[in-house]
Amino acid sequence: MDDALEQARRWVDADAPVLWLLGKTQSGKTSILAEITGQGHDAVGRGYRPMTRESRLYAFPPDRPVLRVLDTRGLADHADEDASQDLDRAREQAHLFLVVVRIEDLDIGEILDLVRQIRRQHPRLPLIVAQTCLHHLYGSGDRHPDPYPFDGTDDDRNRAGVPVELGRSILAQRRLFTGIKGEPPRFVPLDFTRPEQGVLPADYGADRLWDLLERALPEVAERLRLNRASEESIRARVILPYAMAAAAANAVPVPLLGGLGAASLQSAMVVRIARRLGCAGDFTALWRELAGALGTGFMAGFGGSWMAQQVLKLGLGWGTALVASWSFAISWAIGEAALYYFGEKAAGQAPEREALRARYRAALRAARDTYKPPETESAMRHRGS
Ligand SMILES: Nc1nc2c(ncn2[C@@H]2O[C@H](COP(=O)(O)OP(=O)(O)O)[C@@H](O)[C@H]2O)c(=O)[nH]1
Ligand SMILES: [Mg+2]
Repeated sequence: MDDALEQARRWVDADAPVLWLLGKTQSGKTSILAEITGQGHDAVGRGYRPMTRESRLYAFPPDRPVLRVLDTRGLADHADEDASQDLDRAREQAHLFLVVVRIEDLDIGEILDLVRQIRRQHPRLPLIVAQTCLHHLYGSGDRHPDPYPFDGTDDDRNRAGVPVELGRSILAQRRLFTGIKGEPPRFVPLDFTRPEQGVLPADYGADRLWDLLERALPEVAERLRLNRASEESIRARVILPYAMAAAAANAVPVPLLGGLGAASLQSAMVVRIARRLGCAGDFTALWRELAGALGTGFMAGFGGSWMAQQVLKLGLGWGTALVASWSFAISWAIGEAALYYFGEKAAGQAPEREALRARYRAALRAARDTYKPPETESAMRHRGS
């Protein structure tokens, strides 16, 4: 604890912009930080240093911070006289103010009072309001509108594919932020979910969040953006959620069924991987490119024959745990192949077919051996636990 406080002190003196995160517990602050730093949710949690009872400081990377983050639930935080001066200083240094509210939460009077008070003192402090957990307002048939349609204006209420209740709440919540001194806030609807929730994509809205960060803190955003393209981050934020959803839905990849259509979980996954790695192109083109390079015959042969044998030998039907594990493994392998393929392209190199296939094969084996089907709950559910 003393060490932690000591490190928090050192971070207060460090020389990197401060992002001030304000929001209730469980509103999604740590999830946002995980996205920004390219780390896992738990790793971020461990990286925080307590300052007072309600406020924590975080710096990334810890030794030579590019970004510091102050995470608070409020201002009234007199529990720890000792640290409160440090806390005041950290607040004084804030460069960007990010308020995080769950979309269904209209009981945010306290937060609003704080925002008003802070803007009175710092009218120029850029303010972003993240409206999180969008799927909490979905009905059972709803999906995230895709592509991401929101731009922060009042039109967000009526975008195609936005469930009525969600649209209403987006606007109602924004109305609560009117009349605040300084530039009006920029709003960004978000839904960052856990892989096992099966709400895809698991980083919904991240691109728009990055655009806003870039506007407010261009140098920081430029340096941190690289983390989004790390293999570790792509596995955690893209491949795992899609592979788990494919398993839960017993979603067999399209090429194995003989087609090359773009409408599959795997093609959606591949496109997101390509984009994170900085490769441009439309939805269908990127998927076709990878499937073509890998060879659809190869894919079907290498994943499909193994499964076909199991199905025949054991007399299984679709919808069994084995098919689920197969869907998981093949999705995972396609993800790994995409990591290699678009990673090479982004680096200006030509991907090699044999290396591509080797990566797919190795990943398929590894995933087949490690995957355990979840015992409960369909991951295609839309409400989180
Ligand atoms: N463990 C875990 N939880 C996540 C992740 N992404 C989102 N969450 C969920 O996000 C919700 C909001 O939590 P969090 O981001 O910690 O909010 P905070 O309390 O404002 O920091 C929690 O209920 C988590 O279940 C993840 O990658 N791992
Ligand atoms: Mg947290």
